[in-house]
Amino acid sequence: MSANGTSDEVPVRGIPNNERINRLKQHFCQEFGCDPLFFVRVPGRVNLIGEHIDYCGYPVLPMALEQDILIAVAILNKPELHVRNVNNKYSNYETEIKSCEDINIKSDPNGKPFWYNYVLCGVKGALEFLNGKITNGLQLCVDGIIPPASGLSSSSALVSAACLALLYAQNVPLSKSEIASLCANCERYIGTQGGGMDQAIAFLAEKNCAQYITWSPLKATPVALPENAAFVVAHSLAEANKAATNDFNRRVIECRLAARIIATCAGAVTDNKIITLSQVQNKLDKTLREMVDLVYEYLPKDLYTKEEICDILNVNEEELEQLYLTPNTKHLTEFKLKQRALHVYEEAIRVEDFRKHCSQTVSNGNGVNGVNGNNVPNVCENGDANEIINVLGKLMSGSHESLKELYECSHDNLDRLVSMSKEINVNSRLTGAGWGGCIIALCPKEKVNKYIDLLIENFYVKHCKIDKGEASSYVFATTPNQGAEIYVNK
Ligand code: ADP
Ligand code: NG1
Ligand code: MG
Repeated sequence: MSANGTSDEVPVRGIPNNERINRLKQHFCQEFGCDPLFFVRVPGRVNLIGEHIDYCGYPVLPMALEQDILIAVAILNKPELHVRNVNNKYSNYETEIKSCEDINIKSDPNGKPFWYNYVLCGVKGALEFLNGKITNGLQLCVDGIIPPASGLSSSSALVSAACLALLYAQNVPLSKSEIASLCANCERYIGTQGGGMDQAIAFLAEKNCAQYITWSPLKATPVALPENAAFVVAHSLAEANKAATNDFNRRVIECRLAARIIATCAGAVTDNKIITLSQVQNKLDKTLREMVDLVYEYLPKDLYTKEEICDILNVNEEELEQLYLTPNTKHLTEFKLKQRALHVYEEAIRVEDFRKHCSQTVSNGNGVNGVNGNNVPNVCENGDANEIINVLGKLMSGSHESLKELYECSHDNLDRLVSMSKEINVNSRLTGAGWGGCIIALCPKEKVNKYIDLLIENFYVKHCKIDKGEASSYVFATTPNQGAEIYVNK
């Protein structure tokens, strides 16, 4: 984060003079009786392909949205946190932040996190980074326009914005990748064991290109999207808070157990540490397709009991729980390992294919999707633009099918949106964690308006019985946006 805006640090810009900023400023003033000192803005994201594989160590391909979390911030001269939200359905919250240990992140009696827990995750992460040493605190007022619990990463934008606010207030210089990794770690305080895709794209996104994100070390490589391609996001009208159930963590630990068993059966483990499906692949020095074969060989059953897994791994139940399970998955007794591992390896193949085909986009000599100067690995001659959209679309369709059948994280409304789209030859998939939320569809630019109209009519109006005006707020075309920024009076 530097005022001179080196490309490695979160850019610091002047405060834009627009209606949203002015409204937020006004709200802040009413709440706290003073002006904010600076603003932080962190975007949501849509993942084009590579779902539920970041936490297995595989690359993903998201882009940032225009929709974001914007927070107005002032500094307090005591170590306290005062949090407000422009939306009055989100309650006020105040606490001391003298030390990390003070920050106790507890959910409501039904196990659903309070909204401000996401703010606390970010603040706790920043405090840990600062070794718990601060003498002042923060007043925050949040204005979020990312549809929440919808797979567009509102949670990570909120966590990341809170973390960024505290670090900037404390004058901490951090690179975009450092803060992205910090935020990926601290969002886990909410209870889910996510991979890091959301925080990575939140900070490393660039306008006009998607990013191919790789791990250890974290790196984002810009990917040019076909010039004639449009991406449309459509909400299923079902929300799913990922930290309120154990659906998400169940998938994470099923992948862990699958990885552990493959490694054990192949004679490739020497200790009890958690190993990811990609680490197993590296250890065995196999291709992704060979890993698919190994899944069938070493994980032939549709269902594994806890006892069976203990036998294979030669541990008792207590050790299994302690080594590999999370607090909210300890009580589970049956696990689907073959299906989850197959999804992960095959989805990782689809990501590589998707990226390869993006790099074959037709060049018109002017660059692709306005990415001139963005150092995008380009572009081979004479590709057939619509054919490429077709191939990319098929990969997205394959991803959805796999998420529905093997990963079991779809929802009837998502499946309905995907099949309605297919009826007019538009390929799509659920995006984000699933169990509700949004689809992302790929269609030729000239077809976008017709496609959106069709979804409004057939899905929102006819099937969900909402009126046309409201319906149009649930479906929108989007292009890649930039990552997090700080606004300050210059
Ligand atoms: P997502 O797919 O959007 O990341 P999550 O289940 O991970 O979904 O997180 C959604 C939760 O984040 C919401 O239930 C809410 O607690 C919090 N959240 C998101 N946006 C806002 C906002 N603008 N204001 C307050 N809380 C928000
Ligand atoms: P969403 O749907 O945005 O909460 C989650 C994870 C990602 C990734 C996707 C599935 C977090 C913070 N985010 O995203 O890391 O695993 O699901 O691809 O846990
Ligand atoms: Mg989330």
